[in-house]
Amino acid sequence: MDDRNADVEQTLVLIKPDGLKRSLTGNIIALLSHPDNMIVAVKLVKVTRELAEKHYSHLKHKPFYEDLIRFLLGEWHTNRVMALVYEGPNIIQRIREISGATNPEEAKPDSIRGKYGRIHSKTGVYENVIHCSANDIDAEKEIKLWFEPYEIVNIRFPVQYVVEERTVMRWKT
Ligand code: DAT
Ligand code: MG
Repeated sequence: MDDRNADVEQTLVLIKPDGLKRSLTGNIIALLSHPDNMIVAVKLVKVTRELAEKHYSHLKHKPFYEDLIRFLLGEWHTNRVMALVYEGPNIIQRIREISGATNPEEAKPDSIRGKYGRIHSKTGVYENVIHCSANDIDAEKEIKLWFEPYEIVNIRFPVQYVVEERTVMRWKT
């Protein structure tokens, strides 16, 4: 990847609880695979309500908000998501296109949501298996919400060094 290219961006991808529960992780990553789409961070996250609410804070006023939070918390599937950061030229828009429209019924049949998404019959929430940042402002905000700088192999946003004393879990010796 040529870092001097001004079009190089990073975007946040989440494989949502329905994607993990239905063993779609490999299929989704395969559809995102391309020499220009580089994974620069990946981890499994047990989602907390605080994290879910921060992630979807812009939808707080929507009637489906509470069900959406419960969905991301894994109420109907599993309480974890796979979080990834992808990097590449114009990657935010390109991954949006590969993912497809928000409503799985409106998503193109060859998109990720068109192939694997469905609508939860009880709540009407879109179980659309993937989240991807919508624009560069959201991408920066979301990457910083889900990842610490040291978890990303290619850091593109400014960092600071902070000395702090805290207890961390280590393997027992
Ligand atoms: P996107 O995920 O395509 O960026 P969004 O940010 O508008 O879409 O909404 C976030 C999620 O909320 C979306 O992936 C699925 C759910 N959602 C959005 N609109 C909905 C609706 N009208 N009914 C049910 N769920 C909806
Ligand atoms: Mg969105």
